[in-house]
Amino acid sequence: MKLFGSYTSPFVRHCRIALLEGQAQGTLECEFIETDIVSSGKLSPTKKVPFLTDTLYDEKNKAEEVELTDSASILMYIREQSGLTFFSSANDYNLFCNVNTVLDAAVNLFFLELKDNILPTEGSYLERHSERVLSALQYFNQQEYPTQAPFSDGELRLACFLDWGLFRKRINIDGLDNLQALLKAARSYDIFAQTAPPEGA
Ligand SMILES: N[C@@H](CCC(=O)N[C@@H](CS)C(=O)NCC(=O)O)C(=O)O
Repeated sequence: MKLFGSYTSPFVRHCRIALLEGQAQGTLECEFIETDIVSSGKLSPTKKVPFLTDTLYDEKNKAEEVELTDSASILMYIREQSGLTFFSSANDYNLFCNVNTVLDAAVNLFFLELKDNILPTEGSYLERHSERVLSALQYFNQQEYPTQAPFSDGELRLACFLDWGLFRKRINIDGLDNLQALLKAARSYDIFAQTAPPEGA
């Protein structure tokens, strides 16, 4: 199995966490291939990371190539290969989907500013993206989360988003006590800590 991605992407981080959790369960071999925006532009149809390739063999030793180009399908595959459940409730899947929505908005705002110097104040739809991030943070803060591992995939996705948002200075969670508590709990989970974006990246 080969996972292509960056060490800073929150989408890739969640997949790396699932890989480490799978490896803790048994033998799950995977090579991580660091991939920049130029390579993902050539190698993925959506021009994004992560993407994954693998070769599966059936009982007659016939090979089947696996090519996955979204973190959600990659996570499903890694969880299946590890013998673990991907989602066990619609509520947790809803959390995962909602975090994806705001993560997409926040990542878009980040790249627009970084690459084109376009600020959220420069368009009403960009402002809506900013508002979406703010209102979703309030919404995510309405519930309590576990104080230690194991975390569900919805919770891991949220923790990856929060850590990325703080790392890139895209969000502020002062006063959002349930989110602060989740992040504190996730950061004290060794597998989450091992996959943190490198300082200065
Ligand atoms: N829906 C995708 C989103 C992945 C994504 O947005 N990746 C970002 C990095 S955090 C990316 O590769 N962006 C490059 C670009 O937008 O060109 C997934 O879940 O895998």
